Amino acid sequence: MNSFYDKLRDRSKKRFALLVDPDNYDDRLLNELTGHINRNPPDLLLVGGSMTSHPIEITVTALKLGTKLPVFIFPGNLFQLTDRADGILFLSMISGRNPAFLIGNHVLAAPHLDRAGIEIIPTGYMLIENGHATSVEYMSNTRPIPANKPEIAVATAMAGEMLGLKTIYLEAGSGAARSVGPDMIRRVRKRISLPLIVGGGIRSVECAREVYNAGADMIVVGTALEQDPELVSSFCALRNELNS
Ligand code: 1GP
Repeated sequence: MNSFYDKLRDRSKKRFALLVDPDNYDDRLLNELTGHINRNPPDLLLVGGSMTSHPIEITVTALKLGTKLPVFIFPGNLFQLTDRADGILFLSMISGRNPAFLIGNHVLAAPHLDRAGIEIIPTGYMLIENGHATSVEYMSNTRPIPANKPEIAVATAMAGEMLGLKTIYLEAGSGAARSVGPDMIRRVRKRISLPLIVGGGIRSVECAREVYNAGADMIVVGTALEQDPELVSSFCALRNELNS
């Protein structure tokens, strides 16, 4: 069976990932969401958040039962590990200088992930400043890369590739007022050959188009779909249009 990474590294296609924060979906909302997902499937479901109190395996299991899509963990912390998922974006927060988020938690997680036998995608996770403090900034105790310093973002992404990470994720933070800017995305895209994921603050199809056109291979959308799950079809339509 092909891994999800095999799909992601085929950069001839744009991908759309939907992020589910377990704390923001009760059974009814999750049911409603899976209805939309089954009519208009994204490429990937991500489950996680900077701080969740709801057990992640309940949400992962519900999504696995309700859809046929790959479900990956998008871990905010060590409580968000489960063997019910198909895989994990194994995030190393290379924009920050907090050793726990660069390698410490990974050491603690490694034996559990080995036992779980799920797909692991080593991901260089880069938080980009967006004008407001975000949960991920506070919870990770790291500072984001300034939005007006694309050269730092480029060098960080290049270092991530040289270190052997398999994808780079540019993150404005969940619920950000604005997404990572197209100029920064373009400049990072030019200097790395890895698949590029961009998320945080993508609230409209227009914004998603700009992010894709700047060079994102996969976008991640969470908050906008919590507010209006019908938008799943619009993001899928955009992805299909760009891939046709
Ligand atoms: C967060 O990039 C994801 O880590 C999604 O962000 O909730 O703002 O869509 P939003």
